[in-house]
Amino acid sequence: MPDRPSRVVRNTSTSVVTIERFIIEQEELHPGASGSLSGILYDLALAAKMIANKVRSAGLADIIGSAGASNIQGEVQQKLDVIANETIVKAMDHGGRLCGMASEEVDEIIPIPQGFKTGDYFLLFDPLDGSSNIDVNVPVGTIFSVLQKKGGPGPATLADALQPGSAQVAAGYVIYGSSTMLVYTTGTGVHGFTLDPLLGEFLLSHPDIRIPAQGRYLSVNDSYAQLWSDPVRALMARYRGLDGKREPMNVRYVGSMVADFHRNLLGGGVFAYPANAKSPKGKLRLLYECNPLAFICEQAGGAATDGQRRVLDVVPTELHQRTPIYIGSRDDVDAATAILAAN
Ligand code: AHM
Ligand code: MG
Repeated sequence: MPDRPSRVVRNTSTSVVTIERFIIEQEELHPGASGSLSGILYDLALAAKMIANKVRSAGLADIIGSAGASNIQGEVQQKLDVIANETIVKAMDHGGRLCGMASEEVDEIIPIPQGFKTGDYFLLFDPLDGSSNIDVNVPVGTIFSVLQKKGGPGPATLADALQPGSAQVAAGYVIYGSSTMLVYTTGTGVHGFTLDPLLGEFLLSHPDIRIPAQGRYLSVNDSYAQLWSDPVRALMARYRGLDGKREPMNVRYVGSMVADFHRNLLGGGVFAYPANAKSPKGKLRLLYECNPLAFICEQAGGAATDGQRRVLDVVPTELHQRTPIYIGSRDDVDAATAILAAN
């Protein structure tokens, strides 16, 4: 993992800090930085604004589609997760900073198109996580992870994608909620920016986010309880205070990982998606869902485990690999490790 300068704590009370200004100031902490990583973060912020626009008018798509000329030939309205995927690919593929990309929406590695320069970084993303929630106006999100290319220059290979999460140089998410927020880390703390819709700018609103050591919230889909192993059931009983060893946590489950994670990051808590008898590897994807959130969580003082190992230590073997995950407040994740790893 590259050397990281110590955490930045800045006095933001007297100034408005745009994400551009913040990224430049962060870059100055890394002497010798080429500016490529900063460029990737700018481009992602732009893609996030474009996706936010689409998400905001999601409920109008049918009305506009049926009234507008664009749909005159009866084209089927594209699904928003496909649109989000294309938006990110188009925003990122010609900047000369990436050697390739991988997305939840695409089976194979996405190459940089012929004729464009390639760079030293590899981007993984989930363009619209929780997209089944779009129809009912529940928050959804984008998750991203940036790795350094392995080996020499040239187009990406699978080896560039299959790196453990501890090798990430940047990771972040965007939550399209009552406001749009972008939260990211480059290994010097976690910083959150809220989109000012009038200015069209992400402004620093949550500098140096820290997750409480013990949390109030438990986010898990209980409908799988019958399919869980006994140790997972024992852990959930612990979180609910049923074994008398802690105060019960409040259960909150949106069903959009970004939204659940974001609430727990700010308020303290744990998000769990355990393995179960029907999904022995869990549901969530290691490389572009779990690793980036694990990097952010650790940078905020929290932790993430698959029940046996630190998520960031898992050496991936497949692009779309799934993993169980327990992520959030350190003490609550330690409880998961103690109960699950012992069994
Ligand atoms: P998706 O990538 O297909 O949207 O699936 C991921 C989502 C997460 O956001 C969420 O935490 C989880 O699936 C919910 O799954 P379930 O309905 O099984 O609880
Ligand atoms: Mg997803």
